[in-house]
Amino acid sequence: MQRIFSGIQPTGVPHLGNYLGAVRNWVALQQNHDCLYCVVDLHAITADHDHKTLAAQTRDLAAALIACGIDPDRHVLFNQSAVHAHVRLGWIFTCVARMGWLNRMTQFKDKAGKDRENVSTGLFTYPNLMAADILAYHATRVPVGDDQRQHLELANDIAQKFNHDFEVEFFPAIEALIPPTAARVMSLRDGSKKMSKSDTSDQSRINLTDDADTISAKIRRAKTDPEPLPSEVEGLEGRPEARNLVGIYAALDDTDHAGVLARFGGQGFGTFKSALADLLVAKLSPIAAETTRLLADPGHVDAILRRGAERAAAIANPIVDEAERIVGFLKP
Ligand code: AQP
Repeated sequence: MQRIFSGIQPTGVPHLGNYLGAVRNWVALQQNHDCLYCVVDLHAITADHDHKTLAAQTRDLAAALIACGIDPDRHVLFNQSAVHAHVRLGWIFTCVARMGWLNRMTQFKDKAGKDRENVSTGLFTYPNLMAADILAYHATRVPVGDDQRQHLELANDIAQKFNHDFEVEFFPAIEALIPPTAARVMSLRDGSKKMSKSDTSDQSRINLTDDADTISAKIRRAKTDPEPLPSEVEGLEGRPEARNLVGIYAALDDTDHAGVLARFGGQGFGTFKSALADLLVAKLSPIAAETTRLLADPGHVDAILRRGAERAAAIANPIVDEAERIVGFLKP
């Protein structure tokens, strides 16, 4: 069976974008892959973070993933800082990757914005650690949202350069698995920005912990335009907010944009938004309820993560030991 690796940052409450872009796919892939899913707390400290809440956010996110359907018995769920192989390989990759490659990363440019001189160096080298996260397990398939496509291309470049420089065929090629609909869920307030945990406006996103009333209110207030929905997909051109809501409906209803427009085309946003809110509540409420149930026993969630980290380390340590030998380290 092919090995899957993917991660999510404990930088806040997971949202609909994380779910439709990544986590829902993670759940489905458990059927026929060996999966490792990681709460990437090392990545979370590349931006300003609250050291008083990071541990709790890591646990909360793990509970939300289990509530979404991640099975920590059949697969491996753990937090990144508990497995040191990530940092060991991350350093090697930081020495393999080239400045020019990292300079091209659009996510760094977006996140650093105008404050480039003041962001942490960790934010700049983040994609090296992400490559290590995956390749420490020799994982070959990585389910992510569309925003991570460029980072995975970089991971392949790093793996190839490592193999070439040290004359080995050690690291495999990685394939990105990006969902066909809702690969990039956009903010409910601005159709040109991706939905994000760190957006200062809570109205911009649907959190997986939002209750039914909150979800309905956020969808009712979601930005749209005055025109009715088009009947054809081409009619969504230049209407990013309409496209986003139609994409969300399509992903939740397992159809495509055309399927949604066949049903709602020609109608105003009132009817469509109300149907979308109902669909969201039906899909997300059980996740919120299960997350709350799991978090009533935090020790149980911590034990799941501890066991996951032991199993992850057992896979990664021999691979990273070998990578260190290939690089030339003395391993007495
Ligand atoms: N808006 C999105 N649409 C589709 N997929 C998304 N993902 C994130 N946002 C969207 C996917 O979710 C997975 C986990 O992402 P992450 O938490 O590790 O980091 P991120 O991409 O930086 O997500 P956020 O919410 O924007 O977090 P912050 O605000 O902390 O930076 C990834 O597979 C990602 O593609």
